[in-house]
Amino acid sequence: MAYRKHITVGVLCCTLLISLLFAGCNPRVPHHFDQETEENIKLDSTVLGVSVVADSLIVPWELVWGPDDRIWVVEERGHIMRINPSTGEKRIILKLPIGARPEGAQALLVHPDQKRYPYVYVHYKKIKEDGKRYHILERYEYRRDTLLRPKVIMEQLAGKSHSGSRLAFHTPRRILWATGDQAIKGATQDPNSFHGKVLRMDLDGNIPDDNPTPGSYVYALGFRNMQGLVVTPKGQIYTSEHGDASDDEINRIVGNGNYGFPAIEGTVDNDIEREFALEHNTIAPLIAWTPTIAPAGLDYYSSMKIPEWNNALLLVMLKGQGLRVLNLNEEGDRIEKEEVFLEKMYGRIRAICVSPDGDVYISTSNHDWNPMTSPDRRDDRILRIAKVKEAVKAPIYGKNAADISAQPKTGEVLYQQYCMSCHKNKGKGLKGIYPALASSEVVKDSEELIRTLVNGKKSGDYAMPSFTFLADEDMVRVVNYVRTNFGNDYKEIDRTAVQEIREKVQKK
Ligand code: HEC
Ligand SMILES: [Ca+2]
Ligand SMILES: [Ca+2]
Repeated sequence: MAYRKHITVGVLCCTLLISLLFAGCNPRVPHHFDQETEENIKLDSTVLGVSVVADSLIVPWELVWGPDDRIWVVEERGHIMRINPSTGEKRIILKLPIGARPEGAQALLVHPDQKRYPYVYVHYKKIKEDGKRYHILERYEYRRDTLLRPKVIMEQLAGKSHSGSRLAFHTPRRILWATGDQAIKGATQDPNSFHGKVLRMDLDGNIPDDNPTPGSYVYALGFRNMQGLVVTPKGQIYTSEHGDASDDEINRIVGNGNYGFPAIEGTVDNDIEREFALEHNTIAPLIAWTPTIAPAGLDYYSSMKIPEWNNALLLVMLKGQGLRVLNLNEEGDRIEKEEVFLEKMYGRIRAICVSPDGDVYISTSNHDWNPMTSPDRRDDRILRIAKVKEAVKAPIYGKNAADISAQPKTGEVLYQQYCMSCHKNKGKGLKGIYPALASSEVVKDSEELIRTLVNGKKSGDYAMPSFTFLADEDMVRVVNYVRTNFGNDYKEIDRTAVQEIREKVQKK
């Protein structure tokens, strides 16, 4: 008897110890808000409510609606968690061994059929013992509410920036990985490089036998920096892509397609682009945006819960700070309507997922490396956008994209559209990365200023892109705006002078 008692006590202690251990691994972070309506949005006939589902996150990079009806989140700092969308309860199930930027987690993928394939994939950047940066694509197995048995399924040397990336299932046993060009010249058009590509692999990270080019991971090429990827129920693939100073894009991806970068940016509209397009049979984007919006997470809406959004791509934006709804035609090869919601209300938005019953979840990214907004005390947040019976607040409306581009282009507007994402409010810049334009010697010297705008500049790790695409009258306005603001008090230059300098400095 005594012996048996011992065992019982022992088992009890063990259980206690194990539960304590697990409690340590899986802290339950209490939620301290009720999910009350922050805003109401009025569509043609549907009223939507926006509410905060979870807060106090740090740069959630990806949201995935899991088969367990939880929102799976990966934060840039490498925390992978499951969030209960109705209570906001967070359960951290893994902390990846990664440090501060430039290390960081990006893409996350949870297999929808966890019974057969208990797999979770994550892409993160890590500096290894050799001091170099790597992209690591790793697979875990999800068991007993934790992630086990990590297996590196792909590893690539990383560049300094433009690191993408997103993951999606093409079919239940095929994975797509949209990568960035790493800012490495020549990489995106090189079929042997993994940069600036949509790659396709099997669940173990091997080249499948049904890829468009036998023996190659490359499914499509010619991209700059993709931060959005979605496969629709019909199997259509769409990506969102950051352009340089111009031409952010949405592309519809087909096997072996060439999407043109770097020779082609946006649509084909000059001789160099025309020549490349003819030679390589490139595919044009569904849409391109100049000024840029920094398109990030992309999802496809297919539900009659919000009928106005049925058969639409939902795109969240960092620089554009909001949600863009792109209604598709029946075939999915044309955008018929474009509306912007929640613009500049919650700051930068990076990730999105849609629940099976048609609710939309988006997350802010206001603790970013490139701050454009001061974080709210609750940031970063996950917001739910869902149909409600009636509005409890004065409703807000979507903005038609055509109205946005029709706003008058004053020097101030041009500065906000083309310069502020880097040189910041009041031309303050970002220490060590983007120079301040207040009392800048370059701004003072009109020729140097126009040379910088026309040709761009790269003396260190960070590049000033070329703005040669700006029309003379826009160049004049933005040049004079930076010369007469931020405490700068330099003489305005007229259009003829700008044209003359432009002619002189333009690289032939
Ligand atoms: C993507 C980020 C980015 C954008 C957008 C951008 N710049 Fe820059 N800019 C930079 C970087 C980086 C440098 C430093 C380049 C170097 O010296 O190598 C720079 C340098 C400059 C300089 C030189 C400052 C100095 O004192 O050295 C001026 C002037 C300037 N930019 C003006 C502008 C204007 C005007 C716009 C908008 C039309 C603009 N930039 C848009 C990143 C950007
Ligand atoms: Ca393109
Ligand atoms: Ca073009």
